[in-house]
Amino acid sequence: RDQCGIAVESRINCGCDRSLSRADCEARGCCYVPLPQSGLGGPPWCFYPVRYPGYKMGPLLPTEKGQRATLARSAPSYLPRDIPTLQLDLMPETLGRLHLTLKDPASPRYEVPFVTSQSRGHKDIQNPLYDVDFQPDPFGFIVRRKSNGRVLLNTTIGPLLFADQYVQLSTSMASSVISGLGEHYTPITLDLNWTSVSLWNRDMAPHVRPSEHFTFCFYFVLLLSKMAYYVGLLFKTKCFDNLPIAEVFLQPAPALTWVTVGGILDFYIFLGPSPQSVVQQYHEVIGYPMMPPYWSLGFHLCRWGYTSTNITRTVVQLMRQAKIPLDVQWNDLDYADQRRVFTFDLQRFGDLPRMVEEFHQLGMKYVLILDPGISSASPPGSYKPFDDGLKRGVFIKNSTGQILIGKVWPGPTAFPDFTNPTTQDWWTDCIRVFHSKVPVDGLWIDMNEPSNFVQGSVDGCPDSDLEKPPYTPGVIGGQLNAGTLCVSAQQYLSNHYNLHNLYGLTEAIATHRALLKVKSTRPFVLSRSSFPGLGRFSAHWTGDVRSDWEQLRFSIPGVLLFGLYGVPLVGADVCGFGGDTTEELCVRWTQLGAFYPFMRNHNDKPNAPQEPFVFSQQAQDAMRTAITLRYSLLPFLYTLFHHTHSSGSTVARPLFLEFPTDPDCQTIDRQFLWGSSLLISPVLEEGALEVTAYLPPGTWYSLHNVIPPLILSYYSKGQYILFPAPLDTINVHVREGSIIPQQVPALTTTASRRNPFTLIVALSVGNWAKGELFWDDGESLDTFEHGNYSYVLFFAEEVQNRENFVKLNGSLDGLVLGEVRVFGVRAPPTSVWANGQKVHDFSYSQDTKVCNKRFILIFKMC
Ligand code: MIG
Repeated sequence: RDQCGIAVESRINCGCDRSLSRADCEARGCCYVPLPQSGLGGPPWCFYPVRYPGYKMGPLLPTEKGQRATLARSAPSYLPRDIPTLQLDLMPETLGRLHLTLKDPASPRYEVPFVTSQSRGHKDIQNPLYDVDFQPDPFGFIVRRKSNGRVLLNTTIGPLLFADQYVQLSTSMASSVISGLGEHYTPITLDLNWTSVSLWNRDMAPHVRPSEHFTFCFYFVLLLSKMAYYVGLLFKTKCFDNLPIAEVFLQPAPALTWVTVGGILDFYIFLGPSPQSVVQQYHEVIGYPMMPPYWSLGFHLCRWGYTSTNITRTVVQLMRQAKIPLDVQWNDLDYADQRRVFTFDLQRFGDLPRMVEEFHQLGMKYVLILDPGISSASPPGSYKPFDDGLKRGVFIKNSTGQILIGKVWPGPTAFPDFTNPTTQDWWTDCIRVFHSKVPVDGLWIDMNEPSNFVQGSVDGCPDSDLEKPPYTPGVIGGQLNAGTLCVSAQQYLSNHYNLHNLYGLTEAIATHRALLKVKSTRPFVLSRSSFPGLGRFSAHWTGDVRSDWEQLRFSIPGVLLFGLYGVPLVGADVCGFGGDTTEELCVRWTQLGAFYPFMRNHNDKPNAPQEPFVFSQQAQDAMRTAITLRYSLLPFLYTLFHHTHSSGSTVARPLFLEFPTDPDCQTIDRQFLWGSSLLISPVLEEGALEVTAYLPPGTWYSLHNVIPPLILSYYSKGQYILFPAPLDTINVHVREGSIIPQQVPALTTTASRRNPFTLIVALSVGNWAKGELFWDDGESLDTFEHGNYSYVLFFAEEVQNRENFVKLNGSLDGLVLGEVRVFGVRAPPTSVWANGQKVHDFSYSQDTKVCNKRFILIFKMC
């Protein structure tokens, strides 16, 4: 059988849905060629022959948005309830973005309605970056990059299967270096050695595999061609319409097979060509991230187990005594009366409103946790959120129309259906009433996969095709309803089977909108479960990470991936959530955490405390240094968020995004960048006092106040360098040619925002540098959209350093530029000028080639 002569790494598994004996395999018309036993996983023994029958494609006809063809099965597949006829739509949307859908034209299948795609298909896109070729029988398509003919996708390598509860598509990939596919505990590049990932939101600690609090159905392909010329490709199966659940099989060919148990096939291909532009193109479809409130970039402190207002107050006092910046104090479930949300315990938290006011007086903010499960067992008339919700019909119902009751922290609970517009109103009312007593500044939405301590509901789940589909992807617990709701439960938009992965997103949207209504300032929401588009409404943390060195290390790819996914405000629990930390681990984690876009120290109930002030003086000093360094860099960080919000760039950035042609950068995920100009190289190993870090080609300046033996500037040919990293040091390097706006730090951002700015000017070999600052009041809505901001571009050139006021509208009024430090000044300057005045108060350091100019430049309206 020639047709079975397929290279082992290219075999496409004919039994993705179940394992097959030789007889079963041959009954499917597949090839059965056993291999030496390789343990679990490994190449399949049963695989599709070349040109395995599938759909046959009819002629392509022009449509409004592109082209359309009908596909028909010539013979039934081996799956129950085949969809015999499909409609293919090919929609070139922009020069670099191609959109394809495959659906049943006869009866509509589930498609989630909210899509933010900014531009729709155009049939007359001239000269796109792609070419599409079709293989009519069996149907398949090939997408090529026009400029060089490279095949980016080729689905002719396996059949298209499309049945009621099973959809499968395989494609080759342009490279073996791929990244993405949701929240999983992996390095930044995925293992293609016969692995799989499932995309089904579960309440599960990240080190349990497979696990995910969230689903993002897209991947990156990093492709280096012979000339070491990089092209990036992002392929996104548009999860919105491609739910309910997907499992993706990866193999070394390189290829992947996408399996979902319903919905339609709907995907975009983003052709970049640079990886940064691929991310931007993806953001254009899912929506640009929100602009976070300035204070949310400060340091946050939380734990489960601050069991009273007095304990919470003491924590804040001790932080202030230790002179460690703290912007936001949090409470976990402890505050709630019998763990019911929208209440607070009158014994232990009786003066919660006053405590929050006190924090506000200190220039701080306050956030508390809000679980979605609403206690359903309180005596009628005693718990308004439930009584009201019942009246307004906001809860998810079981398949026979009664309210589905599960169990979460307060005991029996009902689950709000956030796809129902009435639920939004009710949720806003709940938040408004609570906020009128406890003026919280933001909300932390946990348990929203949604998590349920009983399987499905307290009454179990019906025996149905939805609960037990013919094929259940690899989910923990073996069933879709494990640890969550019955998937046959009814929501306003569809059943839970279709909507499960959207629960967290829909709750985040509702919470964001409620805060918007109640507070009229920029909402802050932190969500555990996530989905494409989450970043428009919420921040994310990576769940219940353990306090150990491995989790410290894996937090970096976790954070970086979320940046690519459009959720830039992300971090892991600093010092780890599960288990006791050690002092050294907590110091290193605080140093790394100082460079998470979202920085929160959070701890589980039974553990030893891990607030900075519980450690030795030396450890406290190191933590203070790290957090203070972060605070001094907040104007820079905030400016990066502005770019993300306005143009879909990234904040915490993998090196490959910035140095796409440098093969060394492809897989680096122990270091990362802030924007394009700060390189962070943390210590991730116990006992280490040095760190080997890669410096991409060019000159890099250490951001430290230089004490020997640290050397200030490094010229790299693109090489690994060993840096000293004593316990009080995190290595941060500034890239030549950049200007970093800073501000003198303080204990809160409320205070630091009034302090003088400083500039770090890192001159390039050619003696220039540039940078920028976005500045507004830090909390008003849509300042960028309404023009209520200042935007300053900084240029440094050989003989002068001038500030170009690009846009000033008052938000910088009265603020002072206090100091400029110029790195890389080769000879002592003879004079320094600012605002047309000679500056006498400047210093120059020969060995480090740093020129410090201290002068006062007051921002003025021009
Ligand atoms: O089942 O609210 O991930 O951050 O402290 C545990 C208590 C519930 C899980 C969250 C964690 C939080 C904890 N929650």
